[in-house]
This record gives sequence, structure tokens and C-alpha cells, in this order.
Amino acid sequence: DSDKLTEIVNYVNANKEKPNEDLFGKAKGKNLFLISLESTQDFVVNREIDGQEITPFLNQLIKEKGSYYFSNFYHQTGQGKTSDSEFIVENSLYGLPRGAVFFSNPQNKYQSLTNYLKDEKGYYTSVFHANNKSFWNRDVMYEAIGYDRFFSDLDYWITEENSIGWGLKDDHFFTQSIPHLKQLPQPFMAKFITLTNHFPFSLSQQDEIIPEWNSKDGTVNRYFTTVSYQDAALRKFFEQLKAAGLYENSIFVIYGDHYGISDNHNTAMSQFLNTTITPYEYIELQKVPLIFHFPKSHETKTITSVTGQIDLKPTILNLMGISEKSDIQFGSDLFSEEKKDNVIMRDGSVVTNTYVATGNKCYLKETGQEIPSAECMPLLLKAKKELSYSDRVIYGDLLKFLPSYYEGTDK
Ligand code: GP9
Ligand code: MN
Repeated sequence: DSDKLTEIVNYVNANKEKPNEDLFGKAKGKNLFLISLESTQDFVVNREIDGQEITPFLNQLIKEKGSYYFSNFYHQTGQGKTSDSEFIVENSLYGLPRGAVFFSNPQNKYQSLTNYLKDEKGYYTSVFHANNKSFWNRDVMYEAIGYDRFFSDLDYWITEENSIGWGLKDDHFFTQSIPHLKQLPQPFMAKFITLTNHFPFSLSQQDEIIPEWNSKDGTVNRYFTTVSYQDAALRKFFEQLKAAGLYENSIFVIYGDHYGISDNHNTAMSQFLNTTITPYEYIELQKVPLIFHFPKSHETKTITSVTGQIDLKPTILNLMGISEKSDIQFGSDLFSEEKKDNVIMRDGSVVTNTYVATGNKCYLKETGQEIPSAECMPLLLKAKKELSYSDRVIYGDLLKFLPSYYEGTDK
């Protein structure tokens, strides 16, 4: 096991980027809200449909003081969809090449963000999601991630009137979460996973803020209605948090979990974006929103450099004033001054500030111009290696050997 570890630890250490020192502990002792927006892609942000903003709340939040918006932030999920995004964000490891790690490896040892917050800072850790506990094997995997409390469908009043599609409507989900939140010991970590903006994007007409779009593709047409419904639910949640006195002493990390519109819908998407969906455009559509919001802070910033979900754990650890122990993380602090632009997707595609590499094609990131594939080869090879290291960590449950490895007893 130590042989397996040496190669991986060396790789991770050689690629390490120093976290931002000025931001170390900036959010120390504050409540942490992680808000995972179901199927929310970045192309809806700051975009209008027939003269109406699709996400007016997110657009406004991005402009507020204390907000950092990452406009080239990519999801890195595979077949495990929401559960993969949870896994990546918690562990700074990749999901698996097939299936969901939530199902295949829930008994492993994980040095999750949640476990760090609990063990090092005494946080109370919770997750809110109004679905059946066992969906995605969450009830089992959440033990390993370390949540103190999972508020699931059993903790919500769910009726026919307040449900649609997959379950409780986001507006009711957030509203009913407030009393639960008020009872949590502070400081807490609270992760929210929304549901209404899930395929097939059903919404009753009375809940529509913007009307369905008018292409021949019903899925794409409805997507805008559920995205904007979710946006309005989030706006109300912020108001309720302010009224409950839970806003000022908290920080917020809001992100999209994965794409909502698959490549089956390229025709309607190319109509909407007014461009052909080439492999390059398809990768660009894998951007999801990411907003860090620090109440009472004064700076407002949009960060255009390429980043991914794998970077969230190290970023939050640094903000919370937690230094990384012996750990294997494939991401790095988003605010690091040394931050490299290199996002690896689960299918092996790579995006940097200069290139988009996917399949055997290579493009210039800025223009989408195709260039000889050889230029992207080093990126693709590095990605393949990194993904296989991450897979080995998971398949071999290698994190459990780390402590003794570092103590030298297993070297
Ligand atoms: C289900 C929700 C949706 O609880 O998280 O899962 P998804 O299909 O998006 O992975
Ligand atoms: Mn999802």
C-alpha cells in the first residue's frame, strides 16, 4: 500500500499550489452555507429571454459587495450526477469513471470538508435535501462524509400542492428549512440541495415567472421556467435568513451541480445560443455558476480564470483557517496566487485558459478555433494520469493508510 501511495503523494505534492495567505481564516467561526443548484448551467446567468432575466437574483448577488463570481467554473461529474458533485466538493477527489462512488465505495475513509470542520473547528454539520434518504445511497455515504444531521423528506411537510416533479418545491423546501436552521448549534455547516430544476423540468403555470420558451424542444423550453423558479426561491431564502438573523454571521458558496441540458438537445441549444454546438461549445456548456458571498465584505469581483468543483474543498478549508494535514487533494485554493488554470473532466476532457481539449480535438479556449490535436496531447495525458490516481485512491481505500504513511511506519 505504501508503494501505491508514494507515487500518488509525490504527484499531488509536486502539483501543490500555496493557498492564499491573506484569506486564511477569513471565514473562521462563521456559519457555512453550501447551496447546490440542481442542473444549473452557467449559460443562464446574466442572460435574458425575450427581454426578461432568467436568473435576476443570481445576477444581482454577483454584483453585490462581498461577492466573487467565477465565470469559468466547470462541473466535473460523471454518471453519479448530483452525488458525484457532492463527492468532489467534499473530498477534492474525482468521481469514478463509471457508476457512482456513493454506491460503490461508501465504506472508505474520507477526509471530507465536513470531517475537517467537525474535527478541527467543532462545527455542527448538516445537509438539507427533501428527498428519500437512501436516494444515491446518501444515508450510507453521509456517514463516511460525517454529517451530524441529514434533513430529508421525513423532516418536511410534503403535500400534493407543494410538490412538483421530483418532490417538494424549492420555495417550500427553503421556507420549511428555516425553523430547522434556527435550532442548529452554531457555528454550523449547512448544505442545501435543490430539486425543482431537475429533468423533466416540470412546473405548474401558477409558479411560472417567465413563460416557457418557444423552440421545438419542450425540455429546453421548460428549463428556463424551472431555473427562474429556483432563482426566485433562493432570493426568498436569503430574505428569510436575514430576518432570522442567520445571514450576517455566515458565508455562502452557491454552485451548480452538473448540466441540465444534455447533448440530445443540441438543436434547440444552438438556436438559443445562436451558434453551432461543436464539441468545443459542448464543453463550454459544462460551466456551472459559482458564487462566493461574504456578507459585510466590500469587494466585488468576477474571476475569469478556469476553475472546477475539485477546488472547493481546499478553498473553503483555507477560508475557515484550517491548514491541510496529510491529505490527497487534486484541487487547490481558488484564491491562490499560484493557482493554475487546469480543469479535468471525468471523461478526460481538459480546459485551461488557453485550450479546450476533448476527444481527439484541440481548440483555442477564447475563440473555439480548432488547432492541431498534438498541441493538447500533454494536457490529455496528464489528465489521464491524474484521473487514474484519483481512481486508485478510491478503489484501494488509500486514505486510511495516510496517517501511518506520514508517520513513517508504513513507508
Ligand atoms: C435526487 C437529486 C437529483 O435526490 O439529488 O439527482 P440527480 O438525478 O440530479 O443526480
Ligand atoms: Mn443533480
